[in-house]
Amino acid sequence: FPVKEIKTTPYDGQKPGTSGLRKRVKVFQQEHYTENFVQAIFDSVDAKGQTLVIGGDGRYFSPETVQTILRIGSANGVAKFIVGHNAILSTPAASNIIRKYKAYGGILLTASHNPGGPNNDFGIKYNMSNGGPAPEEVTNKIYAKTKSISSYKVIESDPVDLSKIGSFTYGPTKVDIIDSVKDYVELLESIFDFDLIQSFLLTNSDNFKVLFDGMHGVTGPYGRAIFVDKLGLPLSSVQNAVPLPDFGGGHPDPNLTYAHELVENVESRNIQFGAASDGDGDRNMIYGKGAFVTPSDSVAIIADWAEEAIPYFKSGVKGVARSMPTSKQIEYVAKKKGLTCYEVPTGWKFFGNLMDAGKLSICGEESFGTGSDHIREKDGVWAVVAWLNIIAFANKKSPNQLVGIKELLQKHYALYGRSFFSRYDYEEVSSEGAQKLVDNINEHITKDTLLKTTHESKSTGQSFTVSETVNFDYTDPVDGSVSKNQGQIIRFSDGSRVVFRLSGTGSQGATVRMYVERYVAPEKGAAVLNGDTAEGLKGLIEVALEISKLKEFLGREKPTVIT
Ligand code: VG1
Ligand code: CO
Repeated sequence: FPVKEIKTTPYDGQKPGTSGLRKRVKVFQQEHYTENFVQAIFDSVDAKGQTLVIGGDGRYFSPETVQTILRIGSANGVAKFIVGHNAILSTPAASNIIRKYKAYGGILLTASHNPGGPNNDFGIKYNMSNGGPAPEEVTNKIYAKTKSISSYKVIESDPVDLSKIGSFTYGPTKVDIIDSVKDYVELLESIFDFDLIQSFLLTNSDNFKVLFDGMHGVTGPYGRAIFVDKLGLPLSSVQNAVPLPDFGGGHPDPNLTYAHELVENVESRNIQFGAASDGDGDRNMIYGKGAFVTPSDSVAIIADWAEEAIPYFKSGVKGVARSMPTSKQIEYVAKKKGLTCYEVPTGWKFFGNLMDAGKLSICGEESFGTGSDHIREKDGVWAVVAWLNIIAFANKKSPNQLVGIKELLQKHYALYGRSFFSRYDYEEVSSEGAQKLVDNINEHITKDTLLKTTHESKSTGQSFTVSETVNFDYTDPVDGSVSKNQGQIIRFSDGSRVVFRLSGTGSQGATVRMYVERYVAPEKGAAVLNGDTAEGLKGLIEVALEISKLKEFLGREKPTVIT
């Protein structure tokens, strides 16, 4: 099979962000653009003679890119590709396939929760043999290669038909097209108590209804296989379950803004348990009638119940973790249980090292990401089934009163207190404005000019005194690698804090995230603990906006999204 060498020149800006390279489809469609990046991957990892997995969320431009990877990968000596049926493998399913079949790594075609279609986003992400996203050391190498690339290699063979499951060849390379769902369903069956969940759902089919929203992303078929085929729920318990290349024109991000269809149906159809997942299936939102679970609370509650309720954790939880901007709720649980709680930078890659070292079982991010060491990615459907497992177990323990999402939350707050948490996103602002905002806070940090200053909220009368300002740097406890400037933290003497961070997943302009958190102790009583988040945080948000001069620097009166 003759290998052709094709001349090319470098493109600017092929630097992978928080989770791979994400750009507009039109950018990827430029001549040699995708080829350059794919060749840069093969120049950075030695995949000769190895097996690689290809998956993704099925978004627009995925099938073409699979063929590009086959062409270039084959020419670079890859022995075998395992490819999801129709180019589809959710991010967690791909992580599982890499681990289960001991592949050398994987290439995931996804821009996660970003909209898809010819005028929206595409993405390419490389994962390692542990099933997790490539660490910065590797992504930096890929980026460096993209800057000096002068040619890429291809083998020209007939394209592989991605719609046929089975074993094929591409030039000298074996290609296995596999069922996208089967291995993943087996994985979840080995983790959770499906019998318990099923019998709970069956006995309560009238007063505990379930609705899962695939948002036309990748999780529809996974959701149907689990909720309908395995757990016996009616077909009406899944919606938007057919993956579409443009996600039906929607924004496949499971939060109160973009998953409004789920929220409306849950409220109007009186559904006790609703859930949604994002484009590539690694995020989740849990929302029952009148009860929204913040992701920070979700991971804390899962950590609290795991050992008792979920078979996978019967032998004990090794440790827990959160990303820095995520609320401290999980720390209160860890403290009570005598577990170590690690704090890592944003992005799932930092959890993997701790898991590989046997230090971490359950972790989460405020950005609707929850997961465990069963794989090395966050896992949306896993989190949904974890909640069902916990609810089924809690109901077995208290057979006389139905325990739903709201009851679990209230019980949790009464025991641990509650960290009120919210995130404000200012999307696609000017890069200069964002930089000025960051520079201004940095100046405060280096000169200590905010320290001990007191700020009063005009609307609530609360006052907040700054106790610390710091830039978050992380040293990996396993390999000692250092990641600097992972977010700016302003702490207050009552334990509240505000964090500012620039997003690393946007495809245009800059996106500023502001995270606010305020702790309320159990002694404050149920009325305060179960109060509204926006109310609980009003004063702190006012102060945060004032201190940072955010509106001035960004020229925006209001955030684009509040979660
Ligand atoms: C965002 C989230 C982060 C998450 C990342 C990937 O990153 O904040 O918590 O890990 O997206 O999620 P950033 O850099 O834009 O803040 V996904 O579902 O896109 O793979
Ligand atoms: Co995602």
